Amino acid sequence: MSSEKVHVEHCKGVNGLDKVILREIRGCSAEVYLYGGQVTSWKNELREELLFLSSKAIFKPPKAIRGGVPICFPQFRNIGSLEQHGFARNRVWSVDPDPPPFPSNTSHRAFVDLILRPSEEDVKIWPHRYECRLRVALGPGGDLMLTSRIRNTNTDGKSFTFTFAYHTYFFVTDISEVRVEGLETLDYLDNLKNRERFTEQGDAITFESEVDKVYLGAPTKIAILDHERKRTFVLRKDGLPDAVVWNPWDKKAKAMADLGDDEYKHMLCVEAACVENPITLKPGEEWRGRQELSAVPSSYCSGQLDPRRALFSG
Ligand code: TA6
Repeated sequence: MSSEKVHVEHCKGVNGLDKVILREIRGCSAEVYLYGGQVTSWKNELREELLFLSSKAIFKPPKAIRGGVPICFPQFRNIGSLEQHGFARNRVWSVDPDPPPFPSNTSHRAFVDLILRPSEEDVKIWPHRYECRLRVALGPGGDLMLTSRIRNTNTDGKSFTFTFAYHTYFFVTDISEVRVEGLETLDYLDNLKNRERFTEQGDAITFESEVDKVYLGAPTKIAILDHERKRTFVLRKDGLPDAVVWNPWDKKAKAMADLGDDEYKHMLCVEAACVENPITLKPGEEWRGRQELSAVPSSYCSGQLDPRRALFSG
C-alpha cells in the first residue's frame, strides 16, 4: 500500500456512502463521511473507539448520523427558522480539490479537506452563499483536529449571521462515573429550563440525570474524565467561546428512535460552540474555528490540565 494510501483512504461506508479513513503509523485512525462532513470514528493506537456512535444511527439522508462529530451550521438549536442544528450535517460535502493554504499548515499527513457550498434549494431556505470548509487531521500521536473555515461569498453585498457547534459525542464507559473539569463557576443557559441563565457550582460536573446546558465563555481547555477506564479526553478549542454539555438520560433516550435505550450510559456530548454571540460575516470575510481532541491516561489529569501544552502548539 502506497504511503499516501496508508494515511488517507477514500472508500465506501455504510449504505455505500462515501467516506475517508485517516490512519497514522502507530495504529490510530479516524473516519469521516462525506455525508454531513461527519467524523464517525476516532480510534487510539490500541484500536479502541473513542467516539460514541449509536447502534441505531441512520446512515441515510436526510437524517443526521447519531454520533461522532455532527457539524451544526448555520445554526445551533432552532433559534432561526431552520431545522434544529442547521442543515450542514444533512448535506453531502465534497472533497476540496484546491483548499486555500491553511494558516497554520500542520506537518500532518493524515488529513482530508472537505467543502460544502449551498445548493439552489439551500439558498431558498437560507438566502446566503458561503464556502464552509472542514479539515479533519489526525496527528502522529493520535490527536484529532477539526478546523472549520466559513467564508461569506454573497454577491449581493449582504452579510450573514450564524451560530456553530462541533456536536461531539464522546464514548464513556459509564456516564455516572464521568467528571467534566473546566466549566466550574461559569454561567450557562439551561435548555431544560427554557434557556434560563444560571451559574454552575464550584466543582467538577458529574451526571445523574438529563443535562442540556450551554456554558458561556468556556475556557480553551476542557477535560472529560472517564473514571472507569482511567482515560481523560482533553478538548482544546479556538474561535468557539461556548461549550454545550448534553446527555439525554433514560427517558429521552427511549424516545429517540436512533439511540439505544441504554446507550445514554456510554455517551457524553461536550461541544465546542459559538452560541451566545452569533458570528456575522460581510461578503469576502472568513471565520475560523478549531477543536483538538486528545485522549490521555487519567493519572495525568486529576483536577488540573497539562500546563505544558500550549493551545495549538503546532
Ligand atoms: O446539543 C444538545 C442538543 O441541542 C439537545 O438539546 C438535543 O436536542 C441534542 O442537541 C440532539 O439534537 P439532534 O437534533 O441531533 O437530535
